[in-house]
Amino acid sequence: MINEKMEKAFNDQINAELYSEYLYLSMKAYFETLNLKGFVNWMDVQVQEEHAHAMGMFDYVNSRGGKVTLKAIDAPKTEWNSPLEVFEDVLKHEELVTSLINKVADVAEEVKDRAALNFLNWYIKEQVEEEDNVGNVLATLKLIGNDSHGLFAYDKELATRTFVAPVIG
Ligand code: OFO
Repeated sequence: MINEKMEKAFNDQINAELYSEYLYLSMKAYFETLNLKGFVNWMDVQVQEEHAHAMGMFDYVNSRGGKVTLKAIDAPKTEWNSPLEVFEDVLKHEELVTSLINKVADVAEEVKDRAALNFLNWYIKEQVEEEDNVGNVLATLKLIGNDSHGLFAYDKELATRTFVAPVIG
């Protein structure tokens, strides 16, 4: 049976993951307005990943005899001035999520829930990958600058990203 404090930490993180899904969906909508279909695809994969992250925790809380309690999801930002500005926000957001996951792991340590800590290790590793991926996109966008041909070519590259359902835990 899951500790009450641990259950609350997971429920808060489920909300944060669903907010991430919503934020990336909003970014996807922005890229649709620019007709940058590769960026749309990149965001679509990100949306699916965030949904999987939320559901991984949803299923875990249930498997430990806890109860998932859903809360309202905050409205995401809806306007950006450039793809670069979007990815600056993505990196900031992923850094925030990393700190939130670390806090959930802190709770697991505090209540001595080794099983939860073991489960959370997957998320800790995933955040390293997420920040790395986003950092790479951001670096490329900085190199491209105002070169619309470069942006067009990069859009084609981002169109190749595919969603692979993660095996969590
Ligand atoms: Fe769930 O990893 Fe991004 O936010």
